[in-house]
Amino acid sequence: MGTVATADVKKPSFVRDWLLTVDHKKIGIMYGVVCLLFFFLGGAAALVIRTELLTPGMPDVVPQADMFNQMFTMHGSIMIFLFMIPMLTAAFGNYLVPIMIGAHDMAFPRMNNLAFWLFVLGGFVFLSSLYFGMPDIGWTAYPPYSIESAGLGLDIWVLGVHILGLSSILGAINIIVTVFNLRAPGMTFNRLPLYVWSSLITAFIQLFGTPALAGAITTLLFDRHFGTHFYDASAGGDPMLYQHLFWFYSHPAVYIMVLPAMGIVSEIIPVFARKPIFGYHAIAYSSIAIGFLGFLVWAHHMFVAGMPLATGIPFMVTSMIIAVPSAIKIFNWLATLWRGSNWFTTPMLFVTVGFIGMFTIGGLGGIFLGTVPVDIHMHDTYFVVAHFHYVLFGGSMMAVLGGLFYWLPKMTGRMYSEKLGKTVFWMYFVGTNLTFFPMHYIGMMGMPRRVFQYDPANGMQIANQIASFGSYLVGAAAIMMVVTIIVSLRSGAKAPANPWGAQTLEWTVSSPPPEHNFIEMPYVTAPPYEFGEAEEQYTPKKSFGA
Ligand code: HEM
Ligand SMILES: [Cu+2]
Repeated sequence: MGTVATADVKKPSFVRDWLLTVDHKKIGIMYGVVCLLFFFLGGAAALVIRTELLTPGMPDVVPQADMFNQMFTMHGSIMIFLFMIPMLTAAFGNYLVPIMIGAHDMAFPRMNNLAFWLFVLGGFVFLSSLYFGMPDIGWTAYPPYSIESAGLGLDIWVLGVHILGLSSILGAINIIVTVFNLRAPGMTFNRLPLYVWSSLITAFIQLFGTPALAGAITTLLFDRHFGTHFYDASAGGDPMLYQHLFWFYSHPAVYIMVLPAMGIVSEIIPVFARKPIFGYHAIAYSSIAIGFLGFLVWAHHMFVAGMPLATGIPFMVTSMIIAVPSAIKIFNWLATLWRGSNWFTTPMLFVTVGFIGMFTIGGLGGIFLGTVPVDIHMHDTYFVVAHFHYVLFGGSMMAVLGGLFYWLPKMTGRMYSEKLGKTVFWMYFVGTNLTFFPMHYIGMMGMPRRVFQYDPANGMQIANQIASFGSYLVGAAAIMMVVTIIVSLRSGAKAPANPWGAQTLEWTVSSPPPEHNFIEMPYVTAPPYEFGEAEEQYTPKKSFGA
């Protein structure tokens, strides 16, 4: 890069400046924008599903019954592979990890750009199924049905997942090498911000888990087209093998979607409670425990799949044990909030009332489902749908939104309006609970997941309607969120370098940060959340915002 007198510097073209950029911050923002587009697409499919379920009978909004299967397959696959995983690991990870550890960029900036474009390509392959025929086998693609499913839908799905998996592995390698090699002087592992800790563990999970999924879906493709019989029971194959491989990836994958969210929560709470985080080491090391135990619980998805009952018991035990490190984090966050000068900004509402409140409900549902005798009754009912949406929507999504508002001033250089932000929060919060809480009841009454018909007796229809109306409120909240961001971009007050008085490194540089982040190499001398009494000026008296 040559240096030219400032007057002669031409503004780089959009393509060079953004699409071909190797700046981790710009790549992070591009990931974020694309992920949000997919969130709207996946959300649209969810609203179609919920509208279909307003009435108990035959399909009325989807023209054919099979389209219902395509809708929940696209919804689930998009939300997991094209929204939540890339949003948390690649969008936030890219933007935050280098700058939080005092690095100028990722370890492999060009590979970073490649991973982004592989992600976009994978997304296009997924979307091409709108033209070639959508997959209808659910995001789990269990055989035997997935072997028989007609058309190209599943094949396109497999291709897309492969490309996305490659992108995900490249991103994980980049994060691991960056954290190990590029920390600023003084940034020891015991001073690592907790979001960085959680990203590091998550990257290891991606690295070890994703190949198992790749193996499972590749062999599935072979069974479909090349005459192998890995999963075809009539020819000596074993459909259970697929489930073992699939869940060996996909259970840890739920932690890919939860650990970085917990990292975001751990960043936001001490800043707005104005207290050093309680139990820094317990929070950091419990992520290691989750990363390890996450690989030992997969068969809790298979209690009724034909596994011998005795095989289920050890998995029931590990599933109970893995609740402990999550609970440790929750207790530490509550202890941080206890007698803090809590300042309930929009990000703080999202991570406390939102994440802690709803993730706890989701976690409790998980204890029910992890218990063999209860799961025998609840398996594949709407209780399961309630459980995982409380975790993914009530948990991960709330943290994504909290993080979005918390770092928005840093990323864009503009403050957002607290009034609009809080409106968005309450719409999400009320909508999410209205949508998913009744599903516990719907499930206990025995409505199976993935069906478009149900018995209208026993209040089932009313409960389903409440859920559907709740989902419309969530849809409105999503639109409101975009409005809030646009208003902030157009007329938000200029953001100072450190509007929240936080102590991690990204707040020591201007908003938005300069290229390569740091003009002078930072030198780290203290842990990240040492809020002391001397900081009266930051207690919640000032109101920032447009
Ligand atoms: C307003 C928001 C949402 C609504 C109304 C909604 C609704 C639904 C419904 C009705 C189903 C079908 C359940 C079934 O029949 O098995 C479903 C499935 C699913 N949802 Fe959501 N959802 C929402 C957001 C999300 C988010 C944010 C995620 C994840 C990040 C997610 C992940 C999934 C998954 C993985 C499935 C399973 C799909 C499958 O079995 O193939 N959902 N959702
Ligand atoms: Cu699991």
